[in-house]
Amino acid sequence: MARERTFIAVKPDGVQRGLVGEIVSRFEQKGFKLVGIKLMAPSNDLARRHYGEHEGKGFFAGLVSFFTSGPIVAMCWEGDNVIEMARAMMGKTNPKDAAPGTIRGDLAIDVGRNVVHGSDSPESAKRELELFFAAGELVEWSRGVDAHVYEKA
Ligand code: ABT
Ligand code: MG
Repeated sequence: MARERTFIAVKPDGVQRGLVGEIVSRFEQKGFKLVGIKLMAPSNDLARRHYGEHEGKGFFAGLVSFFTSGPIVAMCWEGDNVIEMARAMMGKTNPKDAAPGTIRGDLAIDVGRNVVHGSDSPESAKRELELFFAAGELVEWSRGVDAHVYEKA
């Protein structure tokens, strides 16, 4: 498995509830490497583009209004298989189906307030990272600890 990057965001509910540290900590403790992070207020246009695949669905307007209701923390995490593993760490979209031990299973109740976003495929990750981060905002850096996280660092 090649090293990948994914887009993770703490949604407005997660920021308001003071869950940024908890969510960052889960990805850090797993062993993934943080290569980009910023607090930002998404514009209506950015939210509509981010959730473009859901345009036309009944929950789209509410979703866009929720995503623009306050600051989010936009992040890029790097690691082997990070796209799929981050989705597993987040748990099912609807927190009622998310297993205990996952972020949504532990920290959320309602599908419209599910605290975290993660890219669902390599194509989404590329598209979302380009949408939320300008060239130069992602940082290349090496970690000594990689020798302890990966057999083949
Ligand atoms: P995101 O990480 O927000 O993209 O969620 P995920 O990929 O797990 O799930 P999708 B299907 O992309 O849902 C996007 C947001 O829409 C909300 N939603 C979804 C509803 O409110 N009702 C629904 O019936 C569905 C299918 C949940 C997701 N986020 N929020 N907030
Ligand atoms: Mg999604």
